[in-house]
Amino acid sequence: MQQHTILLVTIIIMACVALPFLFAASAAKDKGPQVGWLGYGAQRSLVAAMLVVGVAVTGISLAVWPHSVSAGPARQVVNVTGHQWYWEIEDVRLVTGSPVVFNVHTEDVNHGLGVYDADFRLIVQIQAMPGYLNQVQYTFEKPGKYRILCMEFCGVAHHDMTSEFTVSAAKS
Ligand SMILES: [Cu+2]
Repeated sequence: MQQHTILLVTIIIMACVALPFLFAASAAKDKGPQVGWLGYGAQRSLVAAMLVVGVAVTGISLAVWPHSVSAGPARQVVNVTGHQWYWEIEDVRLVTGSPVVFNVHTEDVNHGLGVYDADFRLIVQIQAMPGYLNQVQYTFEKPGKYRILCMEFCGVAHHDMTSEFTVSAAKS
């Protein structure tokens, strides 16, 4: 019922947005090609410049991904499996200061592993996919409780797919 209401509201809003465009398009139909003060040459240069900037920004900002998983002896490994609708987290004592590798897997459909800190800030996330073992690495700096939420809609009880684990302070 709620989904139908949302769909109806969406269609009405889309129609409201589309109407001015349709009006403008029909009003401009009889006037032939309009060249703005920039002219076609300048427009082409502008589009080319935007393309170059867009590709550069995308390339530079994505270059750091994917983060590789380190192979040092100091790392901690925890296996996490997603199920409809709960997380199965291997009972491992995790400590601060050395990398934790999450081996993430699912027994049924796609899930999204999202790890949140005490302030409910998302600090690490990765997809759980059938037939794949996905890895993500994170070094916890603060001891305490961390929460796990599912970040991929996976069915009626998706919102119940929460869990938590504790990270202890490393002995120095
Ligand atoms: Cu889910």
